[in-house]
Amino acid sequence: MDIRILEGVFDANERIASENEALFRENGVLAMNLMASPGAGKTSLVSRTLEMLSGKVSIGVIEGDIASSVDAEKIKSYGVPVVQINTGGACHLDAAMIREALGHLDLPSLDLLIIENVGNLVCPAEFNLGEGLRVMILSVAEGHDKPLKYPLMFSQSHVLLVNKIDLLGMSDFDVGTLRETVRRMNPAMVIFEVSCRTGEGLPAWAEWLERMVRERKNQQRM
Ligand SMILES: Nc1nc2c(ncn2[C@@H]2O[C@H](COP(=O)(O)OP(=O)(O)OP(=O)(O)O)[C@@H](O)[C@H]2O)c(=O)[nH]1
Ligand SMILES: [Mg+2]
Ligand SMILES: [Zn+2]
Repeated sequence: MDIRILEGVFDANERIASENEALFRENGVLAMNLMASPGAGKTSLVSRTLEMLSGKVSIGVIEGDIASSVDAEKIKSYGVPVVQINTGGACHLDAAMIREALGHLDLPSLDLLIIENVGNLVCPAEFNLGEGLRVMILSVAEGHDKPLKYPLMFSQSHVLLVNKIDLLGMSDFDVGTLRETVRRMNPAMVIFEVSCRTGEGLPAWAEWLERMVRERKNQQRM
């Protein structure tokens, strides 16, 4: 197979991602690409974040899944605008899918757009969606060696949420080792230790995110 075909896919994605990015900027929307393995707690984090920022930040959600609208149904119950993307087999979202979903959202009315990517620790990191913020989750049950095995995701994300810390005592997961490995790969990574079950650590995350949203709004005004 000709390798140029592959380059073509990524070039086209970058072009559409820049268009998405411009749209987010013009509308003062912080777009957050949320990535993690299946079951790490993406939808749980979206739900918790909606609860904590309700009344303070206007939030829209795009739910990316290979199939079903299970997650979108959960998010809809919070009364926020939700668009479901079914990738029809693809294991990641791409910029064109986001562009299409944006047609179903009223961007000027939003401050924050949360995009839950398909559960996958590999290729979502390869496809720029035009987001301003890349957030990843690693849950305690997955093990602290994952940065070494999935380096792209860990080196490209701005924020790492270590989720399910309520399970720390039931596993050999070592937060210190994880932090050390991540620091070496991505010194700028902002790390929060949280539990979407107990709520521990989540207020710090919500405050930080709200600050990022305000900064984006201020940039738009300048
Ligand atoms: N113990 C514990 N369980 C959690 C926590 N966060 C999420 N869970 C559970 O983990 C399971 C998966 O959570 P989801 O939020 O659906 O994970 P997801 O990443 O959205 O999964 P996919 O969309 O399928 O990739 C659910 O049963 C949650 O209740 C946590 O902090 N602690
Ligand atoms: Mg989910
Ligand atoms: Zn993929």
